[in-house]
Parts: sequence; structure tokens; C-alpha cells
Amino acid sequence: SNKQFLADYRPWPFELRQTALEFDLAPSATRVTAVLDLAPRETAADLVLDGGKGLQLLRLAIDGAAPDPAHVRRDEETLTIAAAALPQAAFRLETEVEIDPSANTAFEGLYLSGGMFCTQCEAEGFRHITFYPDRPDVMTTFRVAIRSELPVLLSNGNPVRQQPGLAEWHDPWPKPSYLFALVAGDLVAISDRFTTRSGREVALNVWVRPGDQDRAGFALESLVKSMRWDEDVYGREYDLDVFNIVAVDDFNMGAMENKGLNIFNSKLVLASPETATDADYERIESVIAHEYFHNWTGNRITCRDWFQLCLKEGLTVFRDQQFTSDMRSAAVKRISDVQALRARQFREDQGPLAHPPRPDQYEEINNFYTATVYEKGAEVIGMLKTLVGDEGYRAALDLYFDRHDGDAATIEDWLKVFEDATGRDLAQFKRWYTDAGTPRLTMREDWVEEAEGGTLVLDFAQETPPTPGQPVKPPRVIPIAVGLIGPNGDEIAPTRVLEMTDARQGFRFEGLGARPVVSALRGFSAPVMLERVIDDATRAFLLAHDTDPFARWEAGRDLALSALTGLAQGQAGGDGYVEAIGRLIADEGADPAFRALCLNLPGEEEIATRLAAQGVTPDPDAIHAARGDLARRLAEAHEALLAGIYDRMVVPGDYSPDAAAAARRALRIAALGLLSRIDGGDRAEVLFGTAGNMTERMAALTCLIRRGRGQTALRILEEQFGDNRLVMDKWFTIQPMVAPPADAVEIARRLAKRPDFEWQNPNRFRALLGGLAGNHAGFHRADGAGYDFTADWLMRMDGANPQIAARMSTAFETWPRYDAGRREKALAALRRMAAMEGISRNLREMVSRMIA
Ligand code: HT7
Ligand code: ZN
Repeated sequence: SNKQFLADYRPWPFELRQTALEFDLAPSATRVTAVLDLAPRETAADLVLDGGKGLQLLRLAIDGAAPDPAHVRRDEETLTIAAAALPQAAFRLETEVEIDPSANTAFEGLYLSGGMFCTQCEAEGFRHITFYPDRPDVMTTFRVAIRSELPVLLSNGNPVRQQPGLAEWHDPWPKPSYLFALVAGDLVAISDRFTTRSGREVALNVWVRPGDQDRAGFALESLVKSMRWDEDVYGREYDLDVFNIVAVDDFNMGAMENKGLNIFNSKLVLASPETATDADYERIESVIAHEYFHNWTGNRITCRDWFQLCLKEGLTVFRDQQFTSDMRSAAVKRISDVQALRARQFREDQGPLAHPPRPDQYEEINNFYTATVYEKGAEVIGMLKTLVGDEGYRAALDLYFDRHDGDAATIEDWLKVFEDATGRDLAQFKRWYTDAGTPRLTMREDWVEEAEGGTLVLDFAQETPPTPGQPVKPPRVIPIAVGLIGPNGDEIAPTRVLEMTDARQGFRFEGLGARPVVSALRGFSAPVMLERVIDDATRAFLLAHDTDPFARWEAGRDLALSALTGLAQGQAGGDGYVEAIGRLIADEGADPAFRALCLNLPGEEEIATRLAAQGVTPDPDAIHAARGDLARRLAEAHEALLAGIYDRMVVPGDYSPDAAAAARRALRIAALGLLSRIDGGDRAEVLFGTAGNMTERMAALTCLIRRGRGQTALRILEEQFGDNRLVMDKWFTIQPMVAPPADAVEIARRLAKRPDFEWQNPNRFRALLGGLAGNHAGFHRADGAGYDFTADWLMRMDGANPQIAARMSTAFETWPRYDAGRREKALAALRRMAAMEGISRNLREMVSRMIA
């Protein structure tokens, strides 16, 4: 195995003072010349450069002369020049290689997408472009020359020369190779200007294929908002004369923060009311912000090594979450972030792929761009902010930017700025970075009635289940935000943050009149699973009265989950939930977005996760039936109310993706979803035919497919948008995802045979396979057909694009929680993949961790 360990970190034994690159672009034979100005830090170190198999070395020179071949060694992953062949002082290394972008189906390094050259270098893609010290702690300035007849030639930094056939760029900010980018193609831009606080004029461009310009405006507006926000909230200014964004159709992830030249998956740039949903718009706004924010948290201050990935990703996610809260509704944003965290990160933490936000070993770093590194990494920063307060946080961040600008930093550096700025000892807090697993927090209440008023004692116990390689976990610091509500519904104690540091700990609230209801873990103040003894009446009380929007929503969620987990185990129940929801939706004064969030029942995966956490083996078919049953009962009980909401929540005027309009549509389609369980789908059919926006049309289509009458609508959508990749991706996803579980695999199989199932396109592959994996009972079909179909495609994809195959293999990560029959079939599929000849390092690491 090729395992890397955090403990093995050593600085690179050379200094890299400057990099100059020259590209002669040709689809199947691109020439890359690299000139590296180097100096040894230590005497007698061999010069080891990374370089993949696809690099054909044409020329190698040290200070202008070819070294003795006896001192040069090439293997599959490196080029080594023996110390004996190197000067003792500064020297210039020159290499020329030939590479074949047209054969690059892995979309890592330099590749072609729809006739356009583009790059993806994070994490270790640069080594597929040229021989280089491809590690994030080697930072230097870059000069880049691009020769090509294509009209638009872009790289990082500022343009130095632009003439037909040649462009030259200079990036004055030292950067690691993973932030390098190059784009060449027939592109058009929509443009704007931004003047920074200190008066720098920045040209902003969003580059797209001709014809797509009219769908790029929202991305450009989002960029301007992000730049202003980072100045206002973090005091961070942009530092180049240009900021370019390019949309590409073939992209392994969402987007990439290359210095001054962000490259985006086109689905995160292009949007129009007819083609994109409200969720798409919100996501575009937040990813544009995320990549822009990386300029300071990631680029100016980068990571020493890839174990520190959450240093830039956790912080940048935290910043983009703050941005969205400021642009839209903070309450709604927090609730949806927690929902996403539970769906992806808690799931990861519960299974064989659990790892800490800062792992200490890996085989393939691309397998660690996970919900734990990103979303839990952001939660950990949220807890830090809660513990040190807003002012402490700001002081620590100012110190971080001051002290580490230009550095490749570590989590230790990050925690030290908080210690130095606030005087707090964070030794115990650090466990959040080094320990995997979701703590279980149990809360017990003790009420002591006394003559002069009562005392409430809250007793907490924490325990974190074992995770791979970490059998025992010491207690962590857990900030628990708590408020108290009086029997009449008034808040009698505002939010107080309890700092739990021990395995068991009690907190007292004295001088209380009557016994209050506890609103616990307000704002989801820590990423834990809270267990408390609470009845449905108290949950309904909190749903009606809690002043903390997250805790209020959580009370409703808990009611729903307790009903659904009971129903899925053949028990009766749910009346309390149906009643409480009725009161909530009748409340015209309540925020439509909040009501929509409460109306959406937990998904089947979430129900399965809750059952598994309770030690119950989830039965996917029973869960599916239980959820359908409760939805129908909600609709029957509140038909008139729901119909009223559906009729009134029409948004007048032209479509706008703003939060208020989106909230009304969200409530309207939540009502539609329930009503369609009892109206045969009639409303959905009308809405599909009349709605002018994709949000309502997709919602209507979902209802129609669920009712088994989606064929006409699907045909219409295909006729209208057959040539629009992004809409057709939705079309490919929704069918296997919403289909009755028994049909999902057959539907996926049929769709995979279509000529427009261009499986090597990551978005299209994810659309179909992700759609099936999103159909909980369909993917986990008892006969294993979902597992087999998925494994077949992962094996095929692995030969072309290992990153995508490995990433999608997480569909299997929950297999240990199901019944013996399903476990055996899932394990057989995993073993079949593990045994595949020529399996990539990426997929091999994933399946072996899942089998272990
Ligand atoms: N930092 C970026 C990560 C990324 C990536 C990683 C592996 C392979 C392909 C990739 N594309 C982008 C994205 C981000 O977090 O902003
Ligand atoms: Zn990021």
C-alpha cells in the first residue's frame, strides 16, 4: 500500500524561487516547458519531482546542460536527479514534456472539455502536466506563456501580453502548484468591474460558451456580492487586476479556487428561471462565494500538507454559510445546513468510512474531500466562535491573516491564533479535529421544588462510539446552548451556553417559579446526537413556543421522526404530529420558509439513520410505506388548509430567485407534495403545464412520477430541453430517484442504454447513479439488484475516471446497518469491485475501508 502519514511530514529540501511555464497547446500532443529556479536547503539531497505516467520527457537540463543519465531515475510517479548531479548553490532546472490532453478522461491535470482546454490541479493534478514538487508547502510566483490559435487564453494572475496566438500571464502571489490553472477556448465573457475598498480596479469576467451568456448573469452578481461581503465582514480585499470565472461541462467536483481563475462546473454558473430551480440559484450564489473566499482562506494562506485540508475547507465553508445567512434567512440557512450535515456527515461518521476532520493517514487524498472535512470542519469553527464569542473570533481571525499571510499553515497554527488572541487553552478542544465519530449526548432533567422557588438540574453525559482505528474517545468540550420556556409559553431564561468538558456534568438553574420546558442544543450549538426523555406533548409545546428557530424546527422534526420510526416498526402513532403540524400551517403569521421546512417529512435515509442510531435494523420497504402513509394522513387531515396555501402562495410577477419569493414557492410546493397524495396528481399536472419556472415544474414532475403518471411530462421536458445538458441531468436523476422502489433499477437500466447517457461526463453519471442511490428502498432492494447495477457502473467508470468512481462508491457506506440478506449482497458487490483487475488506488482504498 501507498499510505501517507501525518507524522512523516518533512519540509522539502529545496527552495523554489520562481516557476516559468510555456505551453504549446495541441489536443493530443501538448508541449510543456518548465523552468524552475531552485536552491538546495540542505546539502546532498536528491531532487525528487512528482510526475505521472503520462509525461513523456523530451529534454532535461541543469543550468543549461543535460545531466549524466546515470544520475537520473524515472519511475511511474517521480523523476529523481541524484544529489551528485546538482550544483551546491542556486541552479536552474529546465524540463520539456509532451502530454496528451485528448486522452485524459480522468479530468485531472490538463484535459479537453467540449473543445476547450482546461485544468484541474487540486489535489495532485499538476504532476500530470509537468515534473514538479507537487505539494502545497512549496509556494512560488508563476509566469505562464500559452501558445494556441484559440481565441481566449487564460491563466492565473495578471495579463502581461495578449496577442493572436500567444498570451502571457504573471501571478505575483506565491502559490502552490494545486492552484495553477490554464484555460484555452472559444469563449465569451459577461463582465463587470469592482473597485476594492483601497481603490484597486478589478475587471470581473464570467467566461462561457457562445450562446450561454444570457444564463451567466446571476453568477456575476453573486461574485460582486461576495467581494463586498468579504471586505465588510472579514476586512479582506481582492489582490489582482482581474478575476476570471470559467464554466466547463466536464468537471469532477463543483468548482475550483485557482488563483484569479476559478473554474466551475457549468451547473454552478448557468441559470435561468426556465432551467434552474431556487435551490440551484442558492447553490450558485454560495459556491461562487465559497471559491472567492478561498482567495484568503486557502490561497493567501494555504495548507502545509493535505492532512490539513479542513484548515481551508472547513473555514471557507463556515464563511460561505455566514454569507448565505446574511444574504438570505439565517434561521432557514441554519436548519438546512443541519439537515445536510445529518444526511451526509452523520451518515459517514456512523459507518466504515468515519474519519476525523483532520485525518492522520490516507492512501488517496482525493477520497478525503468529504462531508467530515468540509461540513464538520465548518461546525468545529462554529463551536470555536460560540466559545470565544464574536469579538474573540474576529480578533483571532485578524491575527490569523496577519501572522500567516503567505504561509502554508496547520491546524496547530490555527488553534494557536485563537489561544493567543483570547487567552483560552484549546488543548481539549483540539480533539474535535483529531477524533472521529459523532458524540451521543444524553440529557436528564431533575426538578427540585423548594419553598422560595424551584431548581432545575440538567445532567449531561457524553459518549462517542468507536470508529475505525479509534476504539476509545476521551470526552470533548461541548458547547450546549440552552434556554428555558415557562408553562405559558414565555421564555424565562434566555440562551445560555453551558460548557461541558467532562464525561458527565450537571448544570443548575436556580430560583425558578414553575417547572420550565428546556429548549436544548439551540442553534445546533454542537454536532452531536442529543437524546432526551421527552413526550410528544412537550415536543408539540416547543414547536409552538420555542423562540430559537432551530430548536423549534427540531421539535417538529423529532415529532415526525418518532412517529415514522414507530410506524416503520409496525406500531401505531403519528396523531400528535399531524395535529401539531395543523396548528403550525394554519399560522399565517409564521415565516413561509419555516412552515415549508416543517411540512417536508424527513427522508427515508434519515429515518433509517435514526433507527440505526437506536440499534434497530432499518427495513427500507417498511420505511417507504410508513413515510407514504404519514404523508397521506397529513394531507387528509389538513386538505383544506393545504389547498388554501397552495392557491395563495402564488408568487406574482416575473420570477426572481430572492429568498422571499423562493420561500413562498417552497411552501406552495410542500403543500402540493402532500395534496398530490390524495388528488391523484391533478394539481401537479396543471402546474407542470402552466408554471414558467423550473422550481415549480420540477416539483410538479416529482408528484406526477410518484403517482405513476409522469410519462407525458417527461416527454414534454425532453422535447423542450433535449439539448440542454443541465436540464437533462435533472431529467436523468428524477426518474430513478422518485420511481416506486421496485421499478427504480429497471428504470436506471433503461436510461443507461440511451445514447445521451454520456457516462464519461461526471454530471450525467452522477445524475443517473446518484438518482438511484437517492431512492433508498430502490437502491437497497432486497434481491441486491441495486447493488449489482451500481457496482457494474462503478467498475466501468473506474477505468476512465477513478475520482468519480471512488466518490460514488459511498452509496455503499451504510451497508453494515441492514439485515443479513442485504449485507451479504452488498458485501458481495464490494468484493467484486475489490477483486477487479487494474482497480484504481482511489476505488481500492474506498472499497477496502468499507469491507474492513
Ligand atoms: N478546493 C476544491 C476542491 C476540488 C477538487 C478536489 C479533488 C478533485 C477535484 C476537485 N475539484 C475541486 C473545491 C472547493 O472546495 O472549493
Ligand atoms: Zn473549498
